[in-house]
Amino acid sequence: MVKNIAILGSTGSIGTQALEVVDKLNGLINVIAISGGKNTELLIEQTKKYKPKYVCVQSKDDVQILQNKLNNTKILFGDEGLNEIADLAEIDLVLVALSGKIGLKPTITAIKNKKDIALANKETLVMAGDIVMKLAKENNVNILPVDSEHSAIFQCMTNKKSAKHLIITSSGGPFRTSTKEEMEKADLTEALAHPRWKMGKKITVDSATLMNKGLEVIEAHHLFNFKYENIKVVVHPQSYIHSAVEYKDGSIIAQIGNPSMHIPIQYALTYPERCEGIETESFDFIKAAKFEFYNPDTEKFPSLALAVEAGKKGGTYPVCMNAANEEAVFAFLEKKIKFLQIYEITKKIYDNYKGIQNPTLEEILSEDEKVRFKTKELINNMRNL
Ligand code: MN3
Repeated sequence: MVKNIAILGSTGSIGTQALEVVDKLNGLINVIAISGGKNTELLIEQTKKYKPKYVCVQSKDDVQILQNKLNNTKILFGDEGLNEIADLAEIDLVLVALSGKIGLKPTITAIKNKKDIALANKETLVMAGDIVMKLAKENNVNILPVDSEHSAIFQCMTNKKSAKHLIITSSGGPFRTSTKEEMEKADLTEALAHPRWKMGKKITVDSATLMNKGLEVIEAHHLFNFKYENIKVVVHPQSYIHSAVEYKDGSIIAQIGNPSMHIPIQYALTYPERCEGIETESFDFIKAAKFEFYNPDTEKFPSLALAVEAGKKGGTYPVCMNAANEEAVFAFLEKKIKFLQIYEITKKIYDNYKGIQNPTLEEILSEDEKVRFKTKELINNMRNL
């Protein structure tokens, strides 16, 4: 059966890999709409190849440029454009591969319109997990995780009521074996040198602090409705086991394979089917030889513990933690602060924050704004000292 999809964020790391999956699936997936940010050249190239009916750009200024080059395509822009796509009757599934809170509103619109969601956007569940999961349940919509860990758990969750623990694996990031002194001096190139996965810059820095793993714990809590106490993080440097579920009888079901984002993306797009994939080489246990496991070092990587603490507190506490961290990561990417200051700044903002329980979507978005403003202010004051 052919599925009609929209890809929000088609020019990013997940979006471009999703289109590679679409190529491989040979007409099984029909791309009806795509959206991108400022990379209009790639958007034009993708439109010529995949012939979507709708293309959404970030800025109104780019609309005319694209319209002149793409006659038979409707060009939309901004948040409204994304929302319009999420509203289209002919779409079965929306792949949300946007990064940041911009993914939140179109995801909610798509859920309300009873479209399945292939979710690659972290903020959706970290910021508004309670609201989004409740809506998905009410509208009988599948939230299909694209992140490798959550896709693994989703695939291993064969009997929800007998599941005891979720086991989320982590590669440990580029600083797994580094000392604190080495991390103190770490520059951008080192932080961006992820040993296993090729991803966008923000998430790669989050993987170096292990904040990414903390965000994934929060997402898992919402996606699978599991208590934080029953979610474990295990460092597994080879990244062959993408995550696992432990059952009451002592059995553990794990999802194993070579680390490739194509696999979880394809599973989300073709669910519940499994099709011939891009990665055709079989996993070689003999070549892999070694599966190592360690406890995460939360003293060296305090961001992981901070994220879990914020998740447990609930309400808008994860919103604050996420916004402060993201602004600090942006400052690090702009070489305004040092690597270890990402945590220090996030922690300082978080410790001085008073959150709201059971927030509305509007409250979530306004708290996010407030925290970002405060974090930028703190970073600027530090720099002026
Ligand atoms: Mn992941």
